[in-house]
Amino acid sequence: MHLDEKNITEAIIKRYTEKLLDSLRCDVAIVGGGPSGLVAAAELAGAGWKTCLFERKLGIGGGMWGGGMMMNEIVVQEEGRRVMEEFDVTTRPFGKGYFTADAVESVTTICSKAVKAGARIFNLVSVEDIVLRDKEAAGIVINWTAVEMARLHVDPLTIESKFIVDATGHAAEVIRVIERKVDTRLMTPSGKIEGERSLWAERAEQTTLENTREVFPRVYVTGMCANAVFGSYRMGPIFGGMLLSGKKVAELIGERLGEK
Ligand code: 48F
Repeated sequence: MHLDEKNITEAIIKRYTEKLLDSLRCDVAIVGGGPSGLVAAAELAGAGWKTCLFERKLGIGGGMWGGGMMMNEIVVQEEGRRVMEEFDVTTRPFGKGYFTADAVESVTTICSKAVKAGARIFNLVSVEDIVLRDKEAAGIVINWTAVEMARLHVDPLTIESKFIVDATGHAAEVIRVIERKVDTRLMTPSGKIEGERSLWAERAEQTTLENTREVFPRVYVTGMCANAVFGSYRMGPIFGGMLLSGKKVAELIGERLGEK
């Protein structure tokens, strides 16, 4: 077969545009493709909700790739192992109650499940703001990461979404924008971002789940972002809380979407 470069280029532009056009109005927009965002995307898309995920970097996976200190193995506890099993990620016991998993297998397998369930994943796109309607969020504001990095003066585009998930990890970027730009009290004790505390794995893992909830009308937090926003601890390279938090946020939003 004769390969025509024009066809290759046209195929990419058309297919990408189709994917993007079909995502302009979605049920859930997830910001951040770390473990919590990817699990949430897989669960929501699997439940039939139109789900898109936007990741700033070239690669999906957030802090999961690097395991602990670049040693690409992660640890989960029993509850986390069950989620890994649901996602077909191989785990190996390590003493009583601890399991390890290959970080590369974990990221790739969970991501593959999300895409095959129908989630649209857009890497190299940064979320810089929300779309506001009265006192609730109605979507997200996106731009190419390359534009952000080059500090080019280029206006962004928007994605309309019924719900938004801030899965941006330690940075809690979506909630930070809301705190800064919207004249409101967040649904936190002080009405502001409480701020992340130092590392305490056991407490952090429990509170990640408790803190997985709505913080501003139609905006939910998951994963490390949930603890950063609600003033709880970081946990280091144990990932059960991230996986369970992704599942929880999907359940909470699924219930809301199902109400209509
Ligand atoms: O940090 P990250 O992996 O978030 P997570 O799902 O998991 C946290 C753990 O990796 C680890 C931990 C617990 O074990 O403490 O750190 O809570 O992934 C967050 C992703 O969001 C992207 C960022 O590049 C990363 O891949 N991200 C951050 N801000 C934006 C963004 C933004 N404004 N737009 C798009 N993506």
